[in-house]
Amino acid sequence: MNQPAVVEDTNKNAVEIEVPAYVRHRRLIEWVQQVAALTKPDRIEWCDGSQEEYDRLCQQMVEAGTMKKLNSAKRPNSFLACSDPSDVARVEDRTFICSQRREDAGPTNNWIDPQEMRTTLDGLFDGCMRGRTMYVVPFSMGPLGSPIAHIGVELSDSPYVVTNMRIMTRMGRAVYDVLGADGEFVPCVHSVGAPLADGRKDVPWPCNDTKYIVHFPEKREIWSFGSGYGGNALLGKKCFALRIASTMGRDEGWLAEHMLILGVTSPQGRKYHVAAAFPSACGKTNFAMLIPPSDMNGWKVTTIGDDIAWIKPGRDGRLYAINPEAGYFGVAPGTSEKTNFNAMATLKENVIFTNVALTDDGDVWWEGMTDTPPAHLIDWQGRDWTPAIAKETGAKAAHPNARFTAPASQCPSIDADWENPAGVPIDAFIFGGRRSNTVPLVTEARDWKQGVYMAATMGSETTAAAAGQQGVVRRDPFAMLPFCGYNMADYFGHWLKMGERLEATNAKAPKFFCVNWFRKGDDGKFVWPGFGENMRVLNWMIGRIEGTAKGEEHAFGISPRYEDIDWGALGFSRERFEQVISVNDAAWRDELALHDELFAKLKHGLPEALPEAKAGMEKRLAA
Ligand code: SAT
Ligand code: MN
Repeated sequence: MNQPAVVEDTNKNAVEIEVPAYVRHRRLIEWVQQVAALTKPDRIEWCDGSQEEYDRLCQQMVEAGTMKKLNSAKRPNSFLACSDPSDVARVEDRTFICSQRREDAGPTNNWIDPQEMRTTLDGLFDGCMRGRTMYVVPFSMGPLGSPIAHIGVELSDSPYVVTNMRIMTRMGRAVYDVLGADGEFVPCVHSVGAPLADGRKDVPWPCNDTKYIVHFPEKREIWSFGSGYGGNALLGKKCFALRIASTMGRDEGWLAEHMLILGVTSPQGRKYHVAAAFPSACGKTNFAMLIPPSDMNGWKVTTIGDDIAWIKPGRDGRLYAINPEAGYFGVAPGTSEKTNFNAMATLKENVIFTNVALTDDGDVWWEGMTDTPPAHLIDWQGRDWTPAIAKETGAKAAHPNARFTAPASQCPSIDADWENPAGVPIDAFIFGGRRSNTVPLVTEARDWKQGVYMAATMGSETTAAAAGQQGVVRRDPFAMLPFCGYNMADYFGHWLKMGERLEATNAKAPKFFCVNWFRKGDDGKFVWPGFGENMRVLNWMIGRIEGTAKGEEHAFGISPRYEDIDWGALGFSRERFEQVISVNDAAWRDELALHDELFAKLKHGLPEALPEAKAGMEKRLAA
């Protein structure tokens, strides 16, 4: 450490900080000084991303009671962190887009005047890191130095954030080499909001009941206060890679989307790439790591990303996607060798688990991991748990939004091109929600505009990934409702413009499909088996792309008939297929009325093309 630098803090006290010689970026150093002067940490630590640093921070968290080290024989180099029960999911009602003009945030985002928000944040952050260390965490979203990648620096008082960011992003010293003396970076400030004044003792999971997740889109700046969990705190993920990046994409002509990216190779060796948008906790990770059923083992699915896609036009005009992340922050409950073999293999070592249960032999367990639960566990809140207790009280061993943080490189199905800086060419977009009724298993849109309509009007039953009521249908356009950093109506317009641009350059445009794996029968059970069997739907889509598969036109697009799907060994009856593919006219009239509600909400700036597409559907429905 050398290069001492001095800055005046807001109270005119000089703050001197030590800066490593390899950090040569004046503006970055000044910003760190300013934030330190405001938040008043006891120490500043410049993270280099090394294994030594990671191990040391984990050890420190074990000593603080934040984490437990798991049995190394069973789960090498892995840890379990359990959060405060009040801090378990993203807080959408505390998430703000503070653009200069309210209209730019739009009616689906919480907006507060940026000046007013700055005043609030100045108050909240004043002294909020007292007694703690402020970590300086440099990270790249996307392969280091890739022309599609962007850099961020997160200042955080949470070692849990540092270690998770090391798995989820390319984090560490090499980022400074790319940044140089004056490179662009997105400043991200995070505090758990729990200062330790006058030697006050720490708690295992510090956080604050007051939470603010704040974005300044014009300044490309993020401030997060009060939470240590997931998307609230790992600011490279939803805050940067979606909310800020979607704004950058609008301004620069590209797309930042809540999409997995997968490669699918046919038995003939032809490879396609698909990007698919599903809301949080609707199976993106499972779909990205799909293993085809045994009768389709000539097919191969490879994983590029499981949550976020940055999509830019390439030189040939086609759309190319990269995964800006380097790890998976996936939902643990429901993940098993049967539902997602590849995820389970990814989780063998070097994993941080959050809010799952601890077994008596020092390993982890969650609902759905095995058919028979262990006889005894310590649940995510540190209480004794047995199957009998669960039966009596309904207590869950793992929180429904419990997560694993695991390096993408450990995934057996990882695609050879997952770090290709040029990205992979996209052949299809898939949009899907969690709908127990109404929406068919799969529908192809007739063209780009109808595809945008389908994606824009997507609905989904809410899950535990966000705080609030669960299981209610809400419109979740493009699965971006909580993640679009600007006006949703303008976002639709941006998508339409991207389509026009493809058309103008005569570039091969991706097809649009809408899927629903979640239709339920009268018995309340899922009719479609899902998981690996989704390969049959993917097969039909590839057939549509190649021009070989047939389908049937209906009011909303084109869906397969029973005979258009390769059923192989599944033995799925025509009758059950009817249950998942049928379009009920009455249900669809109600559904279209809900689309009206969305359009009414977004009426300012709503592109004409969308009500036009709707009118076309209504006409077909009436015919
Ligand atoms: O907590 S996260 O926002 O990272 C997970 C999710 O909601 O998809
Ligand atoms: Mn997500």
